[in-house]
Amino acid sequence: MFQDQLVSFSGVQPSGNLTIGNYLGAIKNFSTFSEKYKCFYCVVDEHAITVRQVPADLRRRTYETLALYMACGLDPDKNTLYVQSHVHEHAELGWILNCFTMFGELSRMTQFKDKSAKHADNINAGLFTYPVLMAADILLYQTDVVPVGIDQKQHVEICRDIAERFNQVFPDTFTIPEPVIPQQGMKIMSLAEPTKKMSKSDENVNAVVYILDDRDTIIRKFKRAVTDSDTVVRCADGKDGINNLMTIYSTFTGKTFDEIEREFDGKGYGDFKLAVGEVCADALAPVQEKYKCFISDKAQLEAQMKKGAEEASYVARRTLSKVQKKLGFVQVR
Ligand code: AQP
Repeated sequence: MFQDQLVSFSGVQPSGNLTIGNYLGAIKNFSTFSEKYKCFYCVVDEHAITVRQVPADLRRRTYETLALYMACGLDPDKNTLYVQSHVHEHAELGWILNCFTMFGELSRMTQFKDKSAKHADNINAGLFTYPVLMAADILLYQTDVVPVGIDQKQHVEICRDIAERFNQVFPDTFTIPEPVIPQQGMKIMSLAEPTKKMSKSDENVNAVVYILDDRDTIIRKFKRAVTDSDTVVRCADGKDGINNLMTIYSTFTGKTFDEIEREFDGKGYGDFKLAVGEVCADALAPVQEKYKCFISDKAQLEAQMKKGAEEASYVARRTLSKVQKKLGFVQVR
């Protein structure tokens, strides 16, 4: 609880250009919490370096991600928007929580297994302890809800386990957070390999629709999306490509799968793919317009980063200090 208000926290890594997976699974939903919750939305640059980043790209994408947050409707006066590395308490609490996290439970994390297979030359300790830093991110703000895509559910669950373990030793320290997973758009799949999650770090740019892709590119990518040898637009086992396109269409339009099947009854995949591309481009156009405006004013973005970091630090400092006191660290401030 934050001064009698419930708290929402989430973050996005500036590890690539943001995709419609990030948008539909997470960012689009962030603003729906602003009325009822005190919201903290972070650009998690410290998480991004668990995979090698080109410094200039990381810097540029940090600005871009903040600008996209605002373009997606996050008003900085109603939400605390900031950059993770600007609030040192994240890393400090992360270290403490490492000492309350078991090697075995981290070994079971599917994202660690996937990413270490993908980056076999760089299986660093940060990749392994990523969920502990994420737990610190969440727990620092006494968070009640964490809006995320389904791929992050396991990380919120381990965060709950760590918080409960800490609370058992030192009662009433952390609020136990709940993941909030959208019913639709919780896992948008790759357009090229629809059994695999759409990811911003995918090397195949045609597998991914970026939030900032222009209209022609979006439509072209959907036209090339992998489907199957059937011709009927319907949701069924084994039709992963069509199921994914139906999910995307449904999430953008609010139509049910039954309505979509009726709408495209007697039409081919070509018509359907074009329609998915068009609704996606239409929905992203206003976000792209606003983004252009925010990204062009670097000074304003930096002022925003500073303001957000001050607001976040104020709360983070209180939680960290409470934790340090409970642990027995001497406090001389
Ligand atoms: N394909 C997706 N469908 C639905 N939600 C998704 N999210 C990511 N991909 C999809 C959600 O977006 C939020 C931010 O994700 P992240 O930046 O923390 O990292 P991630 O989950 O590892 O996302 P990516 O795009 O796959 O990044 P890379 O390629 O760098 O690993 C989270 O809430 C996530 O669930």
